[in-house]
Amino acid sequence: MTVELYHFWSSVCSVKARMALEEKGVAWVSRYIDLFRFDQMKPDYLAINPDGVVPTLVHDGAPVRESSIIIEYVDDTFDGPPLKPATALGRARMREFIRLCDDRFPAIVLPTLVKYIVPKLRNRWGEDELRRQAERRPTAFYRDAHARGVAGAVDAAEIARGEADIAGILDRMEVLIAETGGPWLIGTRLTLADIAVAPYFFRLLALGREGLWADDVRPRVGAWYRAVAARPAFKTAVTWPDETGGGYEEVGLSTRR
Ligand SMILES: N[C@@H](CCC(=O)N[C@@H](CS)C(=O)NCC(=O)O)C(=O)O
Repeated sequence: MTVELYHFWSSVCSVKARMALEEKGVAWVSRYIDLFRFDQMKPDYLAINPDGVVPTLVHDGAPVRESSIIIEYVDDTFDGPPLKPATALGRARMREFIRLCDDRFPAIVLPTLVKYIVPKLRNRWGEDELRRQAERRPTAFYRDAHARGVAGAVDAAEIARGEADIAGILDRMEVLIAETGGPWLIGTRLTLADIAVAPYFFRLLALGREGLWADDVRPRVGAWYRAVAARPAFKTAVTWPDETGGGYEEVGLSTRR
């Protein structure tokens, strides 16, 4: 049996996949896709992920795409602690929440591009090359996001609208933990809902948004984050090194201040 993960160190969706694999205790082989060198648009990778995004899990030669589908596949396929609630209602709540994250968290892409990714790539490749690479992106979402990031065509009001949507996800977390009794989103056991959202907290930290889960703002989410951050699987997933050099400090994504 071979389990390969095509991933990138600082990609939130890659962290989701790595965390699920670590929580289940699955041995996996790293296939590194360097987004800062545009590996995601090479023909070999597009053959397994036509959207040119990471992660992709390849299990015995069969590719599985989309991070939320990958984490469920990992739970369904491998031994290890179950990562889904025992009841149908619990699983429905879990999937509702994962859907919410998939729908709304892409709003974090623009502030990340503007603050970290575009400055780093511009420094390495120059403006013209970045524009050329933006046009090569296979999906309109990333074509547009990168083109606008490079052109500086992102206004504060748009970022603020996205941030309000993201704050709404944390409101939902506060309610879920209260309803289910916590300490995890769907009750007493860590589930795919926790794994689907935890990596975004690392990114929110890097963007200086930790006030969103301050104890006087969303106390249950604050306690939840401390519990998640203490898990070895989260630590391993979130500190995966840049296999080509560089790292969290270099792009300013470190949460150390
Ligand atoms: N819906 C996809 C989204 C994956 C995604 O957007 N990945 C980002 C990194 S977090 C990426 O590969 N971006 C490629 C690019 O910027 O060109 C999933 O959940 O797997």
